Amino acid sequence: MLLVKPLEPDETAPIAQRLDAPWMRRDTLRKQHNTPHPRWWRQYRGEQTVRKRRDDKPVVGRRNFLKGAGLVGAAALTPAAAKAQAIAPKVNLKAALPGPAQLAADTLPPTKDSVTQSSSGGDFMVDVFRSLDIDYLAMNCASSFRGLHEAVLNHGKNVKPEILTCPHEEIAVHMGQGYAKMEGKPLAMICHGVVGLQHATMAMYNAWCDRVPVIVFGGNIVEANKRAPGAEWVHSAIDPGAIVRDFVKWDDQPTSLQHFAESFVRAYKIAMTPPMGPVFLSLDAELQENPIHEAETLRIPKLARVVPPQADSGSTAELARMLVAAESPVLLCDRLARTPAGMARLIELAETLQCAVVDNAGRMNFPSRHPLNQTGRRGAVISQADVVLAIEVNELWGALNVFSDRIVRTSRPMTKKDAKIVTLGTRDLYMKSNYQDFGRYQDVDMAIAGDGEASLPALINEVKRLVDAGRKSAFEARGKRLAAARLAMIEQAKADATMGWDSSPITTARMCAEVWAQIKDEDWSLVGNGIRITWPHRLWNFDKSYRWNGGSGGAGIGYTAPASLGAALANKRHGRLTLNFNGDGDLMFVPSTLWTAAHHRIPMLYIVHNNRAYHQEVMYLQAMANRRGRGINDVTIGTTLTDPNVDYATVARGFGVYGEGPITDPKDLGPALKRAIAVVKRGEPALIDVVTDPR
Ligand SMILES: Cc1ncc(C[n+]2csc(CCOP(=O)(O)OP(=O)(O)O)c2C)c(N)n1
Ligand SMILES: [Mg+2]
Repeated sequence: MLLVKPLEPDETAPIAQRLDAPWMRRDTLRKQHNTPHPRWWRQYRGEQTVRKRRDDKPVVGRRNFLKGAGLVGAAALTPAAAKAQAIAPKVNLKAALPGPAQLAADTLPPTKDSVTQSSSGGDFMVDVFRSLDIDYLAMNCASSFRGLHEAVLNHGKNVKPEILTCPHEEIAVHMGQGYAKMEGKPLAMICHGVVGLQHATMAMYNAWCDRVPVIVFGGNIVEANKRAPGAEWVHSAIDPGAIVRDFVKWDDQPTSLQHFAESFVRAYKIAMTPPMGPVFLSLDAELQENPIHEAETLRIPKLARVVPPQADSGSTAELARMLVAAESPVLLCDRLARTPAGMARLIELAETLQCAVVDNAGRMNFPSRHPLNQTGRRGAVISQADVVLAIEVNELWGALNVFSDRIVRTSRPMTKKDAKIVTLGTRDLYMKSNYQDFGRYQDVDMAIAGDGEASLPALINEVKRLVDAGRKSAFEARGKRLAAARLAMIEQAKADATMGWDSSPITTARMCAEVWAQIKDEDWSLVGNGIRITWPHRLWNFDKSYRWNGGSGGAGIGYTAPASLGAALANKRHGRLTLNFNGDGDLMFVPSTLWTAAHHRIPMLYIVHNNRAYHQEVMYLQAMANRRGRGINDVTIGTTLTDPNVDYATVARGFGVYGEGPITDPKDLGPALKRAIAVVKRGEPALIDVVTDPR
């Protein structure tokens, strides 16, 4: 009779390699205590829980295999039979099985495994990460990428990439979004196939709308016959990228290590080519876990230097002529500055023309205190403009029209009928159909395709070439008028800010003024701003490229807390004081971001703008109730965060972050900020909960 034993020694050996030393140690103990291996019990119960590697030939010696088979029966099993046995152990083993003692002695793998896997796909993947100089891998851990995770730790020693532990996938992607905008290069995140990716999606959508590169990986088990019952089935998909394909620039599911290397380098290049955006790669678990076979032929492809597209010379010359001839040109910008050079170039163009700049602040485009910054007078300057040059403006129609939905949805153009409108940017070079982030169609006179920042030097040269003495003096007069109008605007902003100065809850103007008093002599960086807080841009001095990094892109709430942390991570190495104003509603989505801040010791000051509400929605509801004449008494239902009030300082402390508040008296704010800033300067995160007046 052929005795069938649970597993051949050589069948268990590769598994031992996967589980590595801890498994071996447990095994030794088991041997000493004469207890059977858990896998024996699983097989005894007829369960199949182990994926058999498809390509373990290099490490499983036929000699060992035959030796193991010979232990249990007269006829040795053929490899094919052994394979079938391992895959479908449906035999009733009760009668035939040797006792635990015999198993321990005869069938367990040797304590010293002679066939330890000497290479792994995951190691090669880590080498590709290195080649792309990717500093961080943000993740919420999962078995579908255990092969890569282990390789990052043991092959890569957790350096380039270093793992960032995130309690939610949305945190990981948003950290990448904030980081890339500050550092100018992407980090990578990896999530559990299917379910982790489902959590990651909204943040990927924000990154897509914000045109920010984030490299997203998801684990998957491609071959159905390799999946364990249960989680590995419900977490696998034939096309995992389908859920994000409408808002990534590119995605792929490599089927070999060479394919992985080429797709990773390709994904990096695509993500970094303006218009930038997130990319997604599905990683087969087997590819990560199994040994490398094609070692001699594997190669890491070369990453090309990405050169952004520039506007063509003819249209640049035509645009320069229009700008120089115009009486009241306006430079309207949004996501212009990709690098610090962007701001310097816009300043040069604006100063050459002495014209108005309106900054939608999707990036740090233009100094807030520059005399030509007319953002606070956008209505006035756009309505008087004869030429509007919109550079990397995302939603142009929204910027050039007045829209109201307070009674019924109405709109009117801000621009003069005969104003010439020119766009310069990468917006039209790449877009998708389903999600409507492109906004309403705007009539324009010329749409120049080219990266704004890269196209500016040629435009500046053309403009300079055309400016004669007559135009120069006209420009100077214009510049003086604009500077004077701006000064009046500043005085108005200062007067507005004093309204309700001493009131409690604290006004957002007072809060911003108190913060400014504490940070103005530091090397500060504001990396997130609650909805409608315009005070910093009206009153603070944004004068360097890292003072600000734009908004969420997709207006998906839950962005500010983690994206700010990603920016703080980038700022850490530059020693900058990072801070944000974090809406309470935003923080409630992913408060566990604070744990990541504490765990990775990322210095960052969270100032919670705590109006105890989703206040934007309160206002929408008030408008709706007013329109119907039904009173606004109940509009707090479903829109407020009271009963109980959230104590964010305690929440922060629970996550290991320094916390103070709730602060309700404006006089307490300055001293509290001082203490919190001292903590941040020590290299740790801190949070101040400021109870704010919603206005
Ligand atoms: C994921 C998501 N859910 C809901 C909304 C709708 N929404 C827009 S603003 C807002 C309120 C955000 O609250 P908070 O951050 O406290 O800002 P506040 O309006 O109170 O200033 C909500 C819920 C959204 N934009 N995104
Ligand atoms: Mg709020």
